[in-house]
Amino acid sequence: MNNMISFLFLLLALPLSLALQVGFYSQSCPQAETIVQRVVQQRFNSDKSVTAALLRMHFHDCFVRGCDASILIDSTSNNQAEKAAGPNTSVREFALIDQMKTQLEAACPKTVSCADIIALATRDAVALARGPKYSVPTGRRDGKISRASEVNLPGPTFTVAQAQQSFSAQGLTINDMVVLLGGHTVGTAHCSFFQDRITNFQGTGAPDPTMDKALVTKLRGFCGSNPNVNPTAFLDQNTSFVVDNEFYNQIKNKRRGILQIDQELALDPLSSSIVSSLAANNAMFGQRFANAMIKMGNIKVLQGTAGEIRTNCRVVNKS
Ligand code: HEM
Ligand SMILES: *[C@@H]1O[C@H](CO)[C@@H](O)[C@H](O)[C@H]1NC(C)=O
Ligand SMILES: CC(=O)N[C@H]1CO[C@H](CO)[C@@H](O)[C@@H]1O
Repeated sequence: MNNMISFLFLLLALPLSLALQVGFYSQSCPQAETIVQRVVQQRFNSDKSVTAALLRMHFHDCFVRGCDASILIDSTSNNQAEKAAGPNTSVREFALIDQMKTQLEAACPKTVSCADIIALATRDAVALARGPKYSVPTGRRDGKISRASEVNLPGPTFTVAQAQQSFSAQGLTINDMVVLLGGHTVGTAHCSFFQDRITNFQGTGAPDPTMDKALVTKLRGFCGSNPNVNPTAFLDQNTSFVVDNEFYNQIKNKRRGILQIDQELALDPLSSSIVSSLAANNAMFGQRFANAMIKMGNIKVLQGTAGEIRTNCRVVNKS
């Protein structure tokens, strides 16, 4: 009898405890999503690049140890944290997350996780940049571990096949990957990430033949030849602050991909047909981008009693 009861209980409890849910804080902190939205809106009003910053932060958080806000933890004298690793040194807007956390702790102490703040803030910033509006399932908890040595993100010179491996290790398909790289519809890249493409591609002494010639010329002038100066170029050369499908049109029709991987998406048979379908329909891009963001936001999340609710997003709670 007891077994039967536990069995029934498990049946009921499992789906609840294993899935994030939209409105997780509706009882425990009804203002949570409004507080996050307000801070993002304020920041967006003065700096539209906040959308790019948050998208990249969310990606880097989720791909290293899951979406557990490990990207936010500061290094200490005996730990080099994720944010100290190479690819992460240009992740930004940590102070904005602090600002939201401070307001959330004042309204509802020890309730809203830093991992959920990143997911919600990213969603709000995407909507402000005229991207899709979607509901974000919440209920993530914060991790206690953040190690630079674990940062193993795909690089900009990866082939599509290599990048696909890295995404499939996170449970994401090639479709998810191509849609998520649509995140490069906003934001910038430092010249150092694509310098070889405009000067000496793979030791050929010539620029990357897959890059539009006018863009090569423009970027050469823009980036200059002083290695101490490392400017940033827009990843989407047309609608640089709008979350739309224009990124796919730029790489497909104009060969204006900035990063090698971006241009490869349009050329590699593994991904080119996906690029074409996304380039053709902005509404469909929006829908698929929202779904893929939700899927990425589910990677190895901590739930229930796992992890903790950090009170300061930069430091693990004192036990
Ligand atoms: C194969 C996968 C990916 C590679 C190799 C890659 C690589 C890069 C690189 C090298 C930069 C330039 C960083 C800098 O110069 O500061 C960048 C920027 C960016 N990435 Fe990715 N990325 C990938 C996937 C993603 C995904 C999945 C997203 C989000 C959904 C994303 C969002 C962004 C954004 C928004 C920026 C601009 C950041 C800013 O302006 O501050 N990336 N990425
Ligand atoms: C820029 O994007 C707009 C809107 O998507 C499009 O109509 C236009 O053709 C694009 N222009 C260039 C030069 O790519
Ligand atoms: C692209 C890039 O900067 N890669 C670096 C990422 O971080 C690791 C660990 O710090 C470095 O070894 C990579 O070179």
